[in-house]
Amino acid sequence: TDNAGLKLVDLDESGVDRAFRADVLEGMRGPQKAIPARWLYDDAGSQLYEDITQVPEYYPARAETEILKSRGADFAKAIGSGRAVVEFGSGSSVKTPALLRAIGPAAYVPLDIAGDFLRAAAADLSAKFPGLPVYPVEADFMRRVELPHEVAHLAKLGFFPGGTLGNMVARTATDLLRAMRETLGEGSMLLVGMDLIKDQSVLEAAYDDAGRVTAEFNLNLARRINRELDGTIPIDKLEHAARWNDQYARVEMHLVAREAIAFEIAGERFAMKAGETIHTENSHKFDRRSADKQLLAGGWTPVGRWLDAEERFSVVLAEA
Ligand code: AVI
Repeated sequence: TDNAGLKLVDLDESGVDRAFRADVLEGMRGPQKAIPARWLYDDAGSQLYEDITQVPEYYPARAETEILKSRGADFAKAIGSGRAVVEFGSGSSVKTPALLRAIGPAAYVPLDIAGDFLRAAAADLSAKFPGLPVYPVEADFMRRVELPHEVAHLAKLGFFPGGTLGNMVARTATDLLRAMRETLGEGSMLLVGMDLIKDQSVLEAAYDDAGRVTAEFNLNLARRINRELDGTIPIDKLEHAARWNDQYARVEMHLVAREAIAFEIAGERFAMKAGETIHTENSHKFDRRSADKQLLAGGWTPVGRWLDAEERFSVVLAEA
């Protein structure tokens, strides 16, 4: 399953998201039921993800912020000033100020698929950095994006924090990195967050916190299906699971049937045996070699790498 591909939302007359329905029905028909992870992020899911970044077990967000805040001098030296920073999937741009303060860019271009969110975040950032030109672009960055003509003459720094690259299988990550290279052009650089392979118990706890925020995030997908696709999934018969898959070096999220269940989605019948799962997300983890290999496959040469003090997460700088 691959699952972090982003597409523009496509509504039919009844307001039902056709792409959502098609992805869910197709994913539920296979021998391993699977739903692309991008559907985890409706309003409730996006809020739950924000909450996850605050739970004690979920170290990636804190570790990456620590790196961005503490390595400003290194970034300034390696990247230089005067570039246009292009942030992919900028969302609420929470990690951006530390980077902008460090490198003194000539412009900031946040790219996101969610237009309202994007414009609000861009306005916030403009208020924090008066004098920095901000050009928000509403776009699906899985393909080459036309950047505003105002930044055409500037060298670019792509910024892709959060470890979202890890939510894609290698082939999709490679396609995305190549699309980023086309978007950013000759002479560009890329600063990307990549989570590291570590003790299995630490990884699984990060995706199955004791406060059950991640469980709610995962179960919210089943609730969304019931709400938006006339689903009858018995939510209380599903259990959240986070499982380390060593062969693929990734944490997988699954929804596990506690007992045999049958239900409908958009008029189609489905059944799950006890213990059968719906695979809802992959979060790939890297070591130095696998991170370099992934970046090189996408057309980027790694030139710098920074870890947090506990060596849990990496921020990698690469050149086109
Ligand atoms: C967005 N992405 C980097 C998160 C991750 O760690 O893979 C999504 C997430 N899923 C469960 N917890 C966090």
